[in-house]
Formats: sequence, C-alpha cells, structure tokens
Amino acid sequence: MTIDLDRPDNAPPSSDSEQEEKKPAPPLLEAVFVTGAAQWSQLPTTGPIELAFAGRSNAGKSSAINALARRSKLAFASRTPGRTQQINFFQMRNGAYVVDLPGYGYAAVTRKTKDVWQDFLWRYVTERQTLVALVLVADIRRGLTDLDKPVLDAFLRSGRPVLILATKSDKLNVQERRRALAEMERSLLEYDVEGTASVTVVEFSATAHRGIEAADKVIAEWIA
Ligand SMILES: Nc1nc2c(ncn2[C@@H]2O[C@H](COP(=O)(O)OP(=O)(O)OP(=O)(O)O)[C@@H](O)[C@H]2O)c(=O)[nH]1
Ligand SMILES: [Mg+2]
Repeated sequence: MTIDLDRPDNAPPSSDSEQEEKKPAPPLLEAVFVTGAAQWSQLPTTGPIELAFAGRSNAGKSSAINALARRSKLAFASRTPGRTQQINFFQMRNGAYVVDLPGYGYAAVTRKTKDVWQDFLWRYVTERQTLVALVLVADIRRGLTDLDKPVLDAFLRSGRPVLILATKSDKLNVQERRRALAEMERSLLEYDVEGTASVTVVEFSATAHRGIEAADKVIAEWIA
C-alpha cells in the first residue's frame, strides 16, 4: 500500500501563467444529477465506473462534491445531519458516476432504520462492481474514527484506491492542521495492506477552497 500526503501548505506557489492555461478542466465540472436510490433495487444498472464519497454524517461529503463541481447546489448540503438520505448519482463529463452517499453514524434514527440503512451502505461499498475508488471525507478535527476505519480497511483490502479529504481545515490553525494530518498519517500506518491499494490524504476545506485542485488531480487519474 502507498500513502501519499498532499499538504497544500507545502506545495510550491504556482504563478506560471502558461502552466495555468494548460490546466485540464476539473473532472466534476458540468457534472449532472442522474438519479437517487434508497434501496438496492433502485441502483442504476451497472455500466459506467463509479467513485463514491463516503464518511460520517455531517462530515462534509455533499459540500466537497459541490466544491469540486464548482457549484453551490449540485449535491444537497445542510446543517441538519442526516440530510443526504439516499444514494445520489451524478454523471461527469466523461460518463463516469460520482456518488454522494448518506453519512454513517447519524444518531437520531431508530436502531432498526439505522441497521437497514447501514447494511445497504456497507453492501454498496463492498459489493458494487463498478465502484472503482472511494473518497473518504473526514472532519480534520475528528480524524479517522472507529466508523471510518472498517470502510477504509475493507476498501483498501480489495485493492482499490482511496482519497481521504481531511475537511473543514478552515476550522483549525496551521499548527493544529499539521498535528491533525500527522495523526491521520500515523493511523494509516496501522493498515498492513499489501498490494496495489493506495491512499492519498488531502487537507481540504469546501468553504476556504482548500485542497480542491489536489483532489481534482487524484480523481482525474482514477477516471482517465
Ligand atoms: N467550516 C466548514 N464547514 C463545512 C465544510 N464542509 C461542510 N461544512 C458544513 O458542514 C455541514 C454538513 O455539510 P454536508 O456537506 O451537508 O455534510 P454531509 O457529509 O453531506 O452530511 P450528510 O449528508 O448529512 O451525511 C454543513 O453545515 C456545511 O456547510 C468546510 O470545509 N468548512
Ligand atoms: Mg450529504
């Protein structure tokens, strides 16, 4: 397994205007909503490859999708946790799907609803054949939690790549961000996964527009 930490703070400033002109368009630019699924039978038939945004409830998945699409309301983001209540499919320019998953760990639903729902999510993440890569959105202040770890573990063991967006980094100062990223890196080293799986960590903020181009680059490579 390879671990790649991309810290925007350490990146050299890009001021070369010629380089700016050659930048490819962001992969999620012009993405459009296709359909939503609340149960397995409603999932679109497998065809195009998919990449999914997973993470705890309220972590910032829908906001990250909006930021990467350079749109304010493509995916529905909200202050109310548990807002995304179905698996939403968007289609990128090149035909691949971006999938906005409901968060896990949302406390205010009954145990039974939670179990049924978590089973659906788990099945989607582990069994969906066209799912080629995962974006794991984690609040940088909480790091990788016990709810994220099984998803990350299952995914990496299957040999598929993961991009971790350490989001809401606007809530921390530089020093706190460094500490949080170092801690995240330490917990990633616990994964003793052999083979080709790779995990990239990007310090991210949807509100402060941080880490967006670094995330674009990883996603563009996945769908190339
Ligand atoms: N400060 C800050 N707030 C953010 C950021 N990203 C998301 N938020 C806020 O966090 C809350 C949840 O954002 P969502 O994008 O709806 O989170 P989600 O993971 O899609 O939530 P569920 O669909 O309910 O699981 C909203 O109030 C957002 O405005 C960020 O980078 N910085
Ligand atoms: Mg959401």
